[in-house]
Amino acid sequence: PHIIRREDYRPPDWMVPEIGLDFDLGPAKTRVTARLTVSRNGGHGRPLVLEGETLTPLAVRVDGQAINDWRIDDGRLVIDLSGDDHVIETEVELSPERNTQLMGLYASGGLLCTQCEAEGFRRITFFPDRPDVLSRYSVRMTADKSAYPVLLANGDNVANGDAGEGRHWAEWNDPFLKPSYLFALVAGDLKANRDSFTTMSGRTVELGIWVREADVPKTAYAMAALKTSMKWDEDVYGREYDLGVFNIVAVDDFNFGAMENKGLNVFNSRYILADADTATDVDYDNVQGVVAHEYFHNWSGNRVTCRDWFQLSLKEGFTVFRDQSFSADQGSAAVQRIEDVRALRGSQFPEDGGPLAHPIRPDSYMEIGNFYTATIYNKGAEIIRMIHTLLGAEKFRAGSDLYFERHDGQAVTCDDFVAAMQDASGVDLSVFKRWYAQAGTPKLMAAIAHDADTKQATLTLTQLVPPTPGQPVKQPMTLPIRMALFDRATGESGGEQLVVLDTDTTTLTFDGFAQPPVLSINRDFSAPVVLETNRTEADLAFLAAEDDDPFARYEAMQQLMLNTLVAAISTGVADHAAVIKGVGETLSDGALDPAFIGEAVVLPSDAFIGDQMLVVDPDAIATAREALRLALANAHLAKWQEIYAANGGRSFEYSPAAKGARRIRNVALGYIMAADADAGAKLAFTQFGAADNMTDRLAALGTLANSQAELRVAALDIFYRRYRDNALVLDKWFTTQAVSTRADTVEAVIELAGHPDFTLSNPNRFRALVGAFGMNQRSFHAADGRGYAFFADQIIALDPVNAQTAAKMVPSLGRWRRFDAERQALMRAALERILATPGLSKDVFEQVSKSLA
Ligand code: B3K
Ligand code: ZN
Repeated sequence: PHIIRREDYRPPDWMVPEIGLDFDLGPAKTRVTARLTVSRNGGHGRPLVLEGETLTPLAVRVDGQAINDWRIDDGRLVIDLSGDDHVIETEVELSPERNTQLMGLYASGGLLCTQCEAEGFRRITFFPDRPDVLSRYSVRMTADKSAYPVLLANGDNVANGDAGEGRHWAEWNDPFLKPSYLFALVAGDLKANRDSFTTMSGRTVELGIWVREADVPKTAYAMAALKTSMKWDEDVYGREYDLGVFNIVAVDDFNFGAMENKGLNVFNSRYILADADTATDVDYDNVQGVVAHEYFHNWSGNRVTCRDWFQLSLKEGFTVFRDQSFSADQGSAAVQRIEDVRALRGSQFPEDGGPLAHPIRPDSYMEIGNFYTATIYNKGAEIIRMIHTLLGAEKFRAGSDLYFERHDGQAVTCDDFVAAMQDASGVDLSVFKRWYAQAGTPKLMAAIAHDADTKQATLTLTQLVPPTPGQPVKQPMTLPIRMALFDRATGESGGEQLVVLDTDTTTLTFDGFAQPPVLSINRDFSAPVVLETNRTEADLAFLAAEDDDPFARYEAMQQLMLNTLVAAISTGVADHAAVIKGVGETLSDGALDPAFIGEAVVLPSDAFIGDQMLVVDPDAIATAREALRLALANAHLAKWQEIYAANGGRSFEYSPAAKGARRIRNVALGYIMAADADAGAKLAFTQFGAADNMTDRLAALGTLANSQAELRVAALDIFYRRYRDNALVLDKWFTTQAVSTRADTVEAVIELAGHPDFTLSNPNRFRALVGAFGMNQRSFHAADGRGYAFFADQIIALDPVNAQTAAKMVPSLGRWRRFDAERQALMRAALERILATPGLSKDVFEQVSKSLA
């Protein structure tokens, strides 16, 4: 397949200032007539080339005249034009119900809807489908009135009418220039939760969240989140919404989370629908975060968009940073930061250290769909966060104001963003920009030394940016490091300071320390690095109990746990004492937020422990982790029981405090189960039956699903029967079994893939079973390779149906270099089998071939 390179960027040959689209909608057959006003861009003689994928032109007209001298070249429609300004009309026919790729116009649960980012618009009509072609859209839709009573598109609804024969039509105009990837329409039998928002300048915006009638009550939380987001963007970024209408539609079949189409966001229903009986606290948080994310795109993405897809992090990194900041403001900022870093370490660090590593602004791709990655999104957000840290909140705001003002209505680059930040702040970001170009997670070594005579502490910071595919040698990065030194006698620090390291190494001295101070470093995870220090176990224990930065405190405990686990794995001898003591102190610290305690006493995941090892040994990791869990469970059993009792018995409420109580109680349940399987199982089963909310019910089910308890089968069965008609909850049933720690999980998952409720046609369901299994280190990496073989079978089966979703699975196998020789061979064999499949999509081809390289 063809490789697209960033350095080959050329401005468009033709612009399309206006487009009119006419849809004659039907699930089996939809006719699309497009009318493009095109104008030559610059003094060239090149033909008009309109991208097309799976399209056949039924008619082509230039300035009103049917022509025949067009040609199709690799799907594109090529037309030679003599003048500089023309009107081009094309007609095509689509079959939405046969579109299983879920890109372009497709059918989902009785709806017709679109997904265009990144390159789906070319599956709807012939068009220069690239983000730097900005057009004014007017859309007309005609459809059957009873099957599709609601007709939505971008912008404002300007006219409606009856089309006769049981059909009706609607016209929508979007006054804002937009790239084709932001186009959307939806037709269906939908009902709205309607509300309104008054903007800071006093304009009224009509809000609608459109779902199936029965689901309307589940949209209240999303609506509240939308209004809070709109206000927050005004308060924190000075950004006001610009249209009179903002609509959101929930669809069941969706390739990812949601889509920020102008004025008409389309969401995966799992990020809209929430009520106590069906959504966990994590689901509620995700609804809030994704609603905010898509709304924030209205400025960071839509009003100012990307020049080309290499600039994707321009909108995604910035918008993730914005949604993370928003979520931090809605609840516990400390817990939010812990979760964001956990997500970064869980998916981005492995990507950055593997065969698919790429900078946040990549240099080339085969299929852009493969670049909606944790690197572009989550590492991209960390890069924006570092700019925020380097500039400070006020100058950062001046920078974002300048960026929006300078580039409103434009398609721009990451350079333009950094230039605005630099110009507004006067801070030189030229070295910092290496973050956009260099892949790989920097390693930061921090060594603290002390001289009793001079009472000086010396801190030596050294960075190392590892080689990544295509980038053998790296330059040092700019690392903003928040740090503090604690006096171990008084527990006081002289306050936090920001050290900016932008060379390979530096040494800093600090006066006035009679005793060796305790180093607290990379506080709040100020730089996205892997940290290595010479801190002792006593230092870490001190910080785990005393650090005034909650993130650093959490980190110290995690590091203690990791040290203990890694030592146990490598020496075979486990010394759990320090962790037992640290966890005990955390549990008894009355000043701490229960939500924070809930995070701090959870052991690092199997995968994260594996990341600390030269060769990942899934079995040894699982054994060591279970042993430490058991030790913590036994040592603090009375405390776990006390916590369990103290945090129960209240009826459901969605508030930070109630969420924190549920979290700590369910963590306690897990430990009680570890200490006393019988009593734990009874407790879990009782909780499972009595719960008035999904968080508690699912936590109990998960605890049972991991166990050998007899009640396990009963619980899974009850859950299935209760929720079999709710697809989103049934997904949880699949996932709970796919992530189980039990030894028979591979067989269970293989069997579940044959369950009548498993399907390749719904991405949520596929991810719930197969995707989740790919993250289960213990079972996916079962030594006999059955997990790999099953996984490869599933990718091969899904690829022709939904290439984008299939390609997303590949990284689980792509990490083969991290494992022992036997597993490496089995994983490679699975990848090679995928690669040898005839007719493989370029999506999967790119991921697999790069993984084997
Ligand atoms: N911009 C979309 C993602 C589109 C993914 C295309 N493969 C959602 C988001 O990031 O907000
Ligand atoms: Zn986004």
